[in-house]
Amino acid sequence: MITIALAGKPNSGKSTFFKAATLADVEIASYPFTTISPNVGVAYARVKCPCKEREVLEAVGGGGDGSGDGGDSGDGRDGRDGRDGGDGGDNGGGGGGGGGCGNCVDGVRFVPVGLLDVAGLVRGAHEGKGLGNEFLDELRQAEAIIQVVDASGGTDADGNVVERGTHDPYEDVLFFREELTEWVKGILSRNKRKLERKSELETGAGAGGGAKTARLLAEQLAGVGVTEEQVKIAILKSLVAGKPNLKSWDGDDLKDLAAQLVKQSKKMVLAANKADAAPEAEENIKKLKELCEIEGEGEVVPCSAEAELALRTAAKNGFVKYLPGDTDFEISPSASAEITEKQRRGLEKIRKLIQNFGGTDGGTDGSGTDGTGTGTGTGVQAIINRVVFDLLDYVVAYPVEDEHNFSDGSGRVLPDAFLLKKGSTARDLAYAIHSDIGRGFLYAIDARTKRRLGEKYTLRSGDILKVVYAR
Ligand SMILES: Nc1nc2c(ncn2[C@@H]2O[C@H](COP(=O)(O)OP(=O)(O)OP(=O)(O)O)[C@@H](O)[C@H]2O)c(=O)[nH]1
Ligand SMILES: [Mg+2]
Repeated sequence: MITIALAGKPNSGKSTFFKAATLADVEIASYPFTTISPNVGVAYARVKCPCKEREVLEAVGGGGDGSGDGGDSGDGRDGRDGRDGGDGGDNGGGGGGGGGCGNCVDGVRFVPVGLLDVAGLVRGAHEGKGLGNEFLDELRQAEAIIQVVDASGGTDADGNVVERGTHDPYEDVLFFREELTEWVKGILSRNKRKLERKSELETGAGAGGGAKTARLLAEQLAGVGVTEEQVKIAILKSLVAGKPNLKSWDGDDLKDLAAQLVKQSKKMVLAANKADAAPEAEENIKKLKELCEIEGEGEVVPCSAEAELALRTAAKNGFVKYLPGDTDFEISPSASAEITEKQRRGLEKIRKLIQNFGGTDGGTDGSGTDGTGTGTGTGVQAIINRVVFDLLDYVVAYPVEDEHNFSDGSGRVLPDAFLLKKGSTARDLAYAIHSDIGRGFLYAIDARTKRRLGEKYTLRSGDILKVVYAR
């Protein structure tokens, strides 16, 4: 499964975001370092389920009992090279009536992705401040980072509560990058002698050799999630370009290389959190957008983790009709009498907020629409979608065994949704289902058109394919 990490300064709202996205029970508090050991959970990317399309409805009869089965948690089938091409599990639930597949809610489908919430990182962490920076090793498994920033300016550099608007969140963005750089530099420095020796053994004393250096560094940094290709690009863009002999690299060289390595390997979106804290947040978000875009820090998406948590909790308790990513919600008629005036006012405030966050889309899966409408809602779902579909470039594909009924062998319609990297082929999908199916791949059938597709066919998001393979 893809893993995305939440990181940033203490008290910025990482655990609140995590809880809102996963509904896992984690500790949230208004003081720094509430989270010490990482929280690991399952969040979901939101896509438009193909089960409401005409072809599918016609094939499956359109009747549907709408009962849903509550979804399954996936079966953990492995993919090629140990890559988990999506575990096929989705949270399903609901059904939604009117011919739903049982794995979506009213045509909105949620595909699982891993989410990680780590301790807060403070300025000077590489010198041992706060909890230090060793815990960043937890980020190695993450393909992308959601940097959670307190856009209200209500927490200082160390995460202590201060008056709103008195701290500049852009400083936090700069220091976060600085600490990530120091973390990678630390790994390089600690291992420099070992790398030099290895390099000498392989190439003869002093001879160096760019390609080998890149390979040695990539081996050393595999634990940080850096690939050889990324190391090559980082070397070319840094001060060590043209200096193949590792021995000649000084502290500045290492730091510059580390900065480039972070840039190449850690893709980032900025969650401008506590956006509900107007007007301070509004001002800061404007500034963050301008500065981060110029400096290439990553896209800034306004977000209120607290509003999302409130809505999801209310939805879970049956008070409102709301799906993550929606830009509005309905108060359930049955709950209307139970809600206090204070709760109603709170909900109306949230409604205003999420309607105001319009303007940009919520990150689409490339299949035309992901059903998130045109606004970013509370920002939480929009950010996850951005990361999965825009930053990491995944597409979603639906494997079926029966292309006429769009189902698996036991008649479950569109049972699985797999996330695969853009550019993946029909054969890659086969491997993601099961390595035996990948190895035995003969051809695929597009369930919509019934056309045969070869192994090199490039997947398009939303594809429904049957894989035919030799057993
Ligand atoms: N107004 C507002 N407050 C928020 C929001 N998200 C989180 N908070 C508050 O910010 C404080 C810190 O939240 P946490 O989620 O514990 O922050 P954290 O980043 O996990 O903190 P550490 O684990 O200490 O690093 C809590 O008091 C939250 O209620 C938000 O969207 N809006
Ligand atoms: Mg926390």
